[in-house]
Amino acid sequence: MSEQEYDTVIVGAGFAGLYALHKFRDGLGLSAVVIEAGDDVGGTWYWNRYPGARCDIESYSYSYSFSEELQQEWCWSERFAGQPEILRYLNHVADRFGLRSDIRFGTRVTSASWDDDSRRWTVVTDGGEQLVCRFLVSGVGNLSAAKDPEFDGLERFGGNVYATARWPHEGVDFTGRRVGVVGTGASGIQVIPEIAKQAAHLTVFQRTPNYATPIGNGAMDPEFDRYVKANYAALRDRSRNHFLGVPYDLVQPSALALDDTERRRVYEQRWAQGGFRLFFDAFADLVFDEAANDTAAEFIREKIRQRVTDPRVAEVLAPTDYPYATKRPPLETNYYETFNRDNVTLVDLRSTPIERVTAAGVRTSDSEHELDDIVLATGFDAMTGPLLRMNLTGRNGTPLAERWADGPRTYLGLMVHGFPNLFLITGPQSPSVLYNMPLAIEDHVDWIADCITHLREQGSASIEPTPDAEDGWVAETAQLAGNTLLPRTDSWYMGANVPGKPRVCMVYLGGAPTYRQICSDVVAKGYEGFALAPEGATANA
Ligand code: NA7
Repeated sequence: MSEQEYDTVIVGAGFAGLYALHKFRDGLGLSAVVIEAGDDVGGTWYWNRYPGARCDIESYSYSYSFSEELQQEWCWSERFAGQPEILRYLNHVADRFGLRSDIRFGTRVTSASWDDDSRRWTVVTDGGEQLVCRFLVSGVGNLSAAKDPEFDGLERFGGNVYATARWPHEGVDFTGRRVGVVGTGASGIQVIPEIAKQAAHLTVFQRTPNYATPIGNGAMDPEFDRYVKANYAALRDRSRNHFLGVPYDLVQPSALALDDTERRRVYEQRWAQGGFRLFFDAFADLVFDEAANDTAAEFIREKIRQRVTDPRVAEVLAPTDYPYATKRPPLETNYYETFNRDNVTLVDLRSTPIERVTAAGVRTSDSEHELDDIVLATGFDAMTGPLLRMNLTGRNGTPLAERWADGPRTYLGLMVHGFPNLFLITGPQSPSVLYNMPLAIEDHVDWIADCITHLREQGSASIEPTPDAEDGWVAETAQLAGNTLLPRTDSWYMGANVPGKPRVCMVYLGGAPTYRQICSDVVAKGYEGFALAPEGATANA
């Protein structure tokens, strides 16, 4: 087995890994290599190539802020860019900053273990390489480990099976075909209207209806583009001071403080604006107060009933048994109108569950749906899945899977006790998926870079959280979640979409601005809650 030594091994060449490589290699002068399973850069945007895939935060926001030149030179063609354009952007970033030469494509980390004597990580890849490094940085993302299919008989299906999370590069032509889509989360809601336009017949298998609201996409207005470019620094500053990391500023304290007419006016306006305005820029108490939430939920249900012509179909599509935004709210274009088409059928899996997949199609409890193609849009082993699949082993040979048997345990969502010098970019228990990801990533990479600089200045070989600091953070994230309506709903935020996964909220819900303040206070107080070990010594065990 060949062995190579680096200061830093970074896993993943998506938004996180690309910026981490640039920062550590070009900013800190560290030797760094990126290990990437895909054959090219892009991460999420490399794999999720299904028709309709696009970002749900406006592209001028959902992009890097670290380089003013990059911000000024890149032009988005749409308000919410589609997957091909985001992938072109990430390729541009890789080329512009000369990143490709330090990325190992088509290579997967199969294990990594910490050695307390040498104070090094040893990373093993599926290519039989062994990389030894001081710092192991995860840029594997929160939604990159697709859930394993849960349907008996899938291997006997006579047609094609596709997964939105691993879409064929050459695309798929559904013309004249009978297609079934399983799953109506964000991915299903994006892909369903696109497949319906092409297929002879589309059958949508829905288990839980979603509160989807219009994305409001369109061509990027050149005047708005000029405005953004003239004001980028201020917009980024406002974004970093907003819960979701976007420059929204219309939110009002409570949905219950207004009368029906005024409240409806606010909802109608946010509905028309699109994006996450309804979710994050209407009323601040929607995910905290059930009565407030009901007002938004009912507003969306009314919209669904207005848009879907068959009232029985509308009732199946309208969620009634969980609060709005306690599952990640999807954004849509013509999603509900798709169910008015003659070639689309909705199957309610709650009343007629899938029994198995047969050679001819999908067998539910009351009928057999004959299909040529099955599209799985069934989601991810979110947040912890991508980390656990790397088989990380900390001090004394303790597997991360064992440490996290009851759910993730981190300090700041950045580090884990017993796993020194392992940094998690947008790890569980950080704001992560509820903070505009490129900014969340930049904040974390910058924090990690400062931390590594601090270690060098102190002559320290390693850093890890103390058990107390980690316990405190786990308790704080749980308490914050407990103040919201999120824990009552089965969602991937809670790990509830994967059978057998511990049910805990994996997202820090105190908001990105509070979180950023906590992270800088920790640094200002000399890395409070962390134990540093000098060269040659054993860290706090
Ligand atoms: P999601 O949001 O987890 O959606 C997965 C969908 O698949 C959802 O409707 C699930 O129903 C359904 N599902 C999952 N497993 C099954 C089984 N076994 N049977 C029937 N239906 C099933 O994943 P997405 O890829 O859409 O989105 C993930 C995130 O990516 C998204 O939130 C954005 O942040 C980007 P359920 O709700 O579990 O009843």
